[in-house]
Amino acid sequence: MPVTPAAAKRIMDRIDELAKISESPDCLTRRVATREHRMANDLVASWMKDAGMQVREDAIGNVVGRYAAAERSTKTSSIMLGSHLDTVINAGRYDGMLGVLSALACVESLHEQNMRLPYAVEVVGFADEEGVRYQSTYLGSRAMAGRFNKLVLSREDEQGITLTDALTQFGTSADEIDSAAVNPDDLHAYLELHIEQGPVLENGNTPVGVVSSISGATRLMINLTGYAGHAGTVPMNLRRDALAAAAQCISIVERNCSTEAGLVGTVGRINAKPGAGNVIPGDVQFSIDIRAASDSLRVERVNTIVEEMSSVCASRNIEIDIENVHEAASVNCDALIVKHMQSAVASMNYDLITLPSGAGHDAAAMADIAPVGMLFVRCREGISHHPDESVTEDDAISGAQVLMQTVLNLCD
Ligand code: HGY
Ligand code: MN
Ligand code: MN
Repeated sequence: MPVTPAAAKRIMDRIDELAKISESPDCLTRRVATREHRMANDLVASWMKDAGMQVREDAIGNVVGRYAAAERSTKTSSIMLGSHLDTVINAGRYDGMLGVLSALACVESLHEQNMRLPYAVEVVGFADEEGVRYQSTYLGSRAMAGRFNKLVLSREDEQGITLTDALTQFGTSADEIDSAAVNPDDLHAYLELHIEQGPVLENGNTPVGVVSSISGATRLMINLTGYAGHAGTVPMNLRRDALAAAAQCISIVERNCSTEAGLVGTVGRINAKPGAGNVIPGDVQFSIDIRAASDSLRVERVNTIVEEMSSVCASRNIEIDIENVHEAASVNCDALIVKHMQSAVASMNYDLITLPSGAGHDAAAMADIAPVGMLFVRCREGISHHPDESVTEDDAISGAQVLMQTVLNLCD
């Protein structure tokens, strides 16, 4: 029972429709609890309803469609498919959205052929996987998994708006966050289709891959406090230059994360104050993102980096404050689901590649309450988190077909 041509065609059309919903006229950016998040949710909800689904939106802003099981079915749990609807800044249009729309295409195909499965099928568009607005990723899926960190509610965005206030403006309430949690007994499996965001499938010349595991991650926010001063009059040896200290810290991250394959470290954000060219920066804030397939290696390397940064700052008479804003352990995908996905790939006569994910995904959070599986779809040159991110229509359709076949395999 394939994904119908009509449903498959809609995937790419809808990718383009969602890509028009952006906070910026110049690039694609859509963060949690913004006006654009509301517009995207409402559009996806309308598509879900057209596919015969009952639609709900939970307290963190996840939109969830439910396609009921066959009437005589005795199964009480559902198969949930989905990914996220938020984006990074200046994003590509497939990261997250391809997973939600491929899942929707599967349900549309069932609906168009008037088919019902033994399990209800749910499609979720998570509210915030990237963590751009509040520096903490998986907000949507962690709320659904009942693992939401409430400390994030008081965190402010760049306009000084707390997540609590943003949720109120969005039409929900931070007080209701606990109600977003789904009972693990209600979930048979969570399956996520996502672009690979890497070059392995393209090099392997195959459109769809099966994910074996999702790397763990640590995200830190570092604040360095020195002393602002006149760029022309303060001798170099008397300075407490927070940006020069940050530069040394960034080199520490790069050096310590360049030693083993699969270990990566990134400083993606930095903000130096007061930000005038003729003033020695007194305050600097920057982010650190460390990933590795091995949790012990990641934790050990984070500790080394923290120690080395602390001693650099001590030698420069700079105060260092370190906040751990996100911690996620590596997650193995469920062995049975991996098998179902591998046989779905084989049934399409595609070469099989099973690979780990260096990127984080909502499936990592959903693994706390359900067996999870992930499919990767080939993307050009592995480019992602960039407007040049691209997927061919054929590969998008192949991904949806394998996802559909996996759902059917799970029902056997
Ligand atoms: O950062 C990540 O790995 C994902 O794109 N949020
Ligand atoms: Mn992403
Ligand atoms: Mn993503």
